[in-house]
Amino acid sequence: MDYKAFRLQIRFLIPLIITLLIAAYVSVPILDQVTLRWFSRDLSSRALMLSNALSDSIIDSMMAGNSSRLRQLFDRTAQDERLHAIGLCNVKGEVIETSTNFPKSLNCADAFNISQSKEPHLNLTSGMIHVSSIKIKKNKPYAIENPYSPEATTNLKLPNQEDHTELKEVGLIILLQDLSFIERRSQDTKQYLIGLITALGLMIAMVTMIVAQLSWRGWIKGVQALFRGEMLLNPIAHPPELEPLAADLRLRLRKLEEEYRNVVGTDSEWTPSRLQEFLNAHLNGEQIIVVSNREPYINEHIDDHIIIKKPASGLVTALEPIVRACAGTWIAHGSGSADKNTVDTNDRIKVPESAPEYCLRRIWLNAEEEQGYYYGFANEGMWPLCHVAHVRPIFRESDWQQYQKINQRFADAVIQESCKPDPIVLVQDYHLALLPQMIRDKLPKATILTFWHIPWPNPESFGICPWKKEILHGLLGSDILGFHTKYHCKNFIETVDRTLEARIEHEHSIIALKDKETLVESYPISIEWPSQTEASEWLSIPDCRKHVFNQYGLPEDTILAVGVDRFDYTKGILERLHAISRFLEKYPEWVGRFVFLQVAAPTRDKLDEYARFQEQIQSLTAKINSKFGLHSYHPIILVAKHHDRSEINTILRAANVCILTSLHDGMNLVCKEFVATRNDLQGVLILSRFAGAAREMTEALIVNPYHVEETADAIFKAVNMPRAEQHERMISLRNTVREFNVFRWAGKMLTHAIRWRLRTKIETRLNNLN
Ligand code: ADQ
Repeated sequence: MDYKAFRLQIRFLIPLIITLLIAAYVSVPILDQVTLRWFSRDLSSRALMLSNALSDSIIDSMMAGNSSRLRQLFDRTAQDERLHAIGLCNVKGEVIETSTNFPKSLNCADAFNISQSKEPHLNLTSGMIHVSSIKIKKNKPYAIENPYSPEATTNLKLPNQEDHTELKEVGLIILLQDLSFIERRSQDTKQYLIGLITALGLMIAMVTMIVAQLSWRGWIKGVQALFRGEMLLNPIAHPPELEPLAADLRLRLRKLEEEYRNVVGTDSEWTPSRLQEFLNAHLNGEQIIVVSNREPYINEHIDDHIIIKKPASGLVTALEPIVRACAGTWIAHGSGSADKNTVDTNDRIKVPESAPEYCLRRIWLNAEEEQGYYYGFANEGMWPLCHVAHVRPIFRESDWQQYQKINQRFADAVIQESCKPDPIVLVQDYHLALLPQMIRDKLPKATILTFWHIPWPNPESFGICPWKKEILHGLLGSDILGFHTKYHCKNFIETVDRTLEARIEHEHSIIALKDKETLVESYPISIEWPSQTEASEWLSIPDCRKHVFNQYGLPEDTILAVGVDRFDYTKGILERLHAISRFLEKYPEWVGRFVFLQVAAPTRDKLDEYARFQEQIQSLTAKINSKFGLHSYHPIILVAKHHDRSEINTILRAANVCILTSLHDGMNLVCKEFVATRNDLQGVLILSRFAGAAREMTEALIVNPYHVEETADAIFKAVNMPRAEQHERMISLRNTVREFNVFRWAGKMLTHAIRWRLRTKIETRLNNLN
């Protein structure tokens, strides 16, 4: 039990117990009096009944002057358990006859007076007695010759009783009834009452303690979560009673952020020029080489001319600004049909072709190599291995052979491209896991930073890879190994711990394998924050809406939700469609008004898994459209094609809601792009909790994509969200993305690389001195 909660409960319980005691103390005497009055009333009516029953016999005995019969009658009647004694007075107020135990000291006038009082009780040594007096009347006058004679009746005058001289009256019966049984009952009642109040008190106390414990824990958790920023930022999970507190905290945080920004000024923001200055200041002309499978520009033959395409890739989106900023070299697979036609004799091309800023070196793969290295090992093996999306990884020996061969080809290209023995090499992603060690073997002085763009699974999941040791050895050729989140770093370190004989310094996140150290760090990737000039060239929001609405024939009042992804099973598109279907089913008022536009760039469609997945999406889309479609209205629009940057931008700006429900995602850049495009401070982001971005984008509506109901409700909340709330959330999201942009990501990694380089140089010199 929580001690603090217990103390609070005690503070509540003590006044409660005192109140109950006072209630008992006050209520028992009141109850006593009330019951006594009730019983008294009962006894009075009982006395009336008794005297009615006796009056004829009494009058007869009086008429006959038979006092012994009267006494016998009284004694017999007084045998009743509750009747203490009985007496008869004449109209003069004199006692005529009594039962044996009638108190000698009690005369007729006193008995009459007591019986007429509010509390007709008399205390005798035997206990309390109830006194009643009932007149006996005759219907017509009698000629009475005995001691009860009628001549006396003219003189009878009982105290306070004007009408006792009437001829009809012949006497007064005094009935004394035992009240001790009332006392006994009253005692019993008191005991019941005290018992009841005690039991009630205990029950209330117990219920209070349980409720207080539970709600205290809930409150404490709630408030702690608020301060950690979780609930503050995920209002779906808010207990409603914490909402005012959350709102206050949000406001306060916003003000603090503003104050912080004012104090630190633009220094805290990383821009291309700041990265450039940083590189100039720290790199002394060191060469930067980026290596990735995906190239940033693809040349394709279309009809009889060549076009340039920018691939739909988060990796490219993130890295391009950096290579531009430091005029480096990018080595990548030349996958376009016209790529070979556009390179020089060294397989190089200056890009972007319109205004060249850096050099792209292309690597060639034949179909068999691409199948084994790219489709086979990387995308049928490593991709499902690292993503928890319930797709079984496939490992083939032949794919592994190709993977090793192509990694070596990339390594050779790095060596060819390096002008110095110690370049800074940025290796990208799961296609090139063996590359770091291959480069290290040839360029031991190189500073190698490897960034893993996808999640790293837990050791058990990774353990199924037949070449797990080789992959880990390959990666540990890096000086710095980066993941999006701390959780992925932790998974990697644990995997090494279980798989290799390596020394691990947990507190510094360093793994040492045969004297070669690797720093494992988290670097959450981001996007380039659009400059004011760039933003000023965008279509206005109404124009974006007009453009998209015209393109898809949507009525003006449509609420538009969008999803933008590569057509990949990890992106949760299927789950998203199920949630939309549920939303329309649960909230039918939105049928006809809500449209979801899914823009999906085809990807890896040579693989069965991807082809199957795309068919599934198409057939589910058709099913939902036929279920909810009306005339020209289709709730889902699926556009399975690659769009250029400005089209994506227009779609994101036209949307009311952006839904991203990845089943597992290293980061997810689309959510950051959505926020960056919304300089109107409107639009709602629904984001999967399994995307790395969910840790930063906490003002989004965070959902579990497997929970259809929750996602459907989040859509409902999004379409109903007031503009002021959208504004508040969007400001916060934009502040996060602007501040933690891709230049900061690169800056942080490169800062670590530069420190690492310095450290290595000093260590080498020290070793040489020894
Ligand atoms: P991806 O899996 O490719 O990236 P993501 O981060 O969402 O995923 O980036 C996709 C990029 O492609 C975005 O820039 C988006 O705008 C673009 N895109 C999507 N659909 C498009 C379309 N139809 N047409 C044109 N462009 C489209 C991997 C990891 C992610 C990680 C990134 C960066 O899987 O988790 O965020 O690398 O590290």
